[in-house]
This record gives sequence, structure tokens and C-alpha cells, in this order.
Amino acid sequence: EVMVNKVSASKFLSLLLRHKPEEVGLVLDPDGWAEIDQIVERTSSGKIPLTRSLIEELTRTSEKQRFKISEDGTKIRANQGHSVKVELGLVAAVPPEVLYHGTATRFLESILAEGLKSGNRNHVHLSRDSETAVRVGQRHGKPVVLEVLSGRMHREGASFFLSDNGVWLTESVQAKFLALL
Ligand code: HQG
Repeated sequence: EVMVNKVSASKFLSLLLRHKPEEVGLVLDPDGWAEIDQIVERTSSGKIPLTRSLIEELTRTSEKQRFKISEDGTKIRANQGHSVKVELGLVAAVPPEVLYHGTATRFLESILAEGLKSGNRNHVHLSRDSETAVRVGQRHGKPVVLEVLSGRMHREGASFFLSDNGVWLTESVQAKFLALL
């Protein structure tokens, strides 16, 4: 049996479900779901074989609840973070007055000049609390947290969505709605 590192396996599953299903010839349906059997089959001879039990374990133990398995147990999708076009059925919601965005200090100048852009992803990702935002920022380098005036943005017409795993999403954030924490 191949020993698989759980973090690498989770990242590989995220890659397939969010960014590059074609890497193993996987097909996502328009709602972002993939057949678990197909993932198992297509990864079985690769570096990181994703077995059904491993996929179920990664889904169960993901502290950020990155994945969701369908009720009948046949399909899986990522709750958010996609760069491929998917229809997640996100429902617009009224955001709290303030949300947070964690980033790296080296991006600050550009962000304060042009606002937050979604880049490769479909949305800008915002956190409910600054602690979570610090962790998100740490992935990129020395972390810094920005306050987002989400209440004002919403009143001025911006849409916000809350993903199944509690991440707030919006299309972009203009610089005038940002403040350094
Ligand atoms: C930055 C993780 C320069 C932005 C997290 C971020 C999240 C700009 C980076 C999810 C910019 C994009 C997403 C501008 C934005 N100029 N830099 N105008 N606008 N940026 O990874 O938000 O662990 O695509 O600040 O928890 O870091 O993968 O986005 O630093 O929910 O499940 O461009 O990924 O979840 O980086 O993270 P990312 P993110 P997972």
C-alpha cells in the first residue's frame, strides 16, 4: 500500500476540484461535482492515489470543511476557492458590518492602490474574524489584515455570498472600502 501524506493529498484533491480537473482527465459537472469513482480510477496509478476511504477521511477531517460529499455518497465538490467556472448555487446574504482580508505585506501597496481583485479565483475571499484572516495571510508571507467595510459596500449595491464552509465571497473590493487594521 502506498503511504500518502494527508496534507499533500488534500491539496491534490483541492487542485482537482477547484483548479485543474483536467490534470487527471476528471470532469466536473456545471455545479462543480465530480464522481468519486472517477477520481479514484483516474488517480490510482499516479503519485497520489486518492482512494474512496482517503477521500472520505479528508472530507471528514478538513478543519476548514473544504469539501462536501453528496447525500448519496457518489459525488464530491469543493465548497469554495474555485478558479474553474462552477455554479455553486451561492445565495446572496447580508454581510456583517465589517469583514477581514488576510494578505501578505508585499501586496499591500498594490491592494491599497487598486483594491482587492479576485485574480485567478472566482471571488475575493473574506473572513469573519481577524484571527482567521491572519492565517489566510500567512500562506503568502508576512501577514497583514485589512478591514473591509462590507456593510457599506452592501448598502451601496455589492453582492456578498456565504459559502457552505463559512467563507464570505464578493466580486471585488474597491480601495475606498479598505482600512488597515
Ligand atoms: C492578493 C484559502 C495585489 C490577495 C483561504 C491574496 C481562502 C492582491 C492573493 C482562500 C490584489 C490571492 C483564498 C491586488 C488581491 N494587488 N495582490 N490588487 N488583490 N491580492 O490564494 O484570499 O486553504 O487566491 O490579498 O482560506 O489568500 O485553499 O486568495 O493574498 O479562503 O482552502 O492576491 O484560500 O483556503 O491569493 O485565499 P489567493 P486568498 P484553502
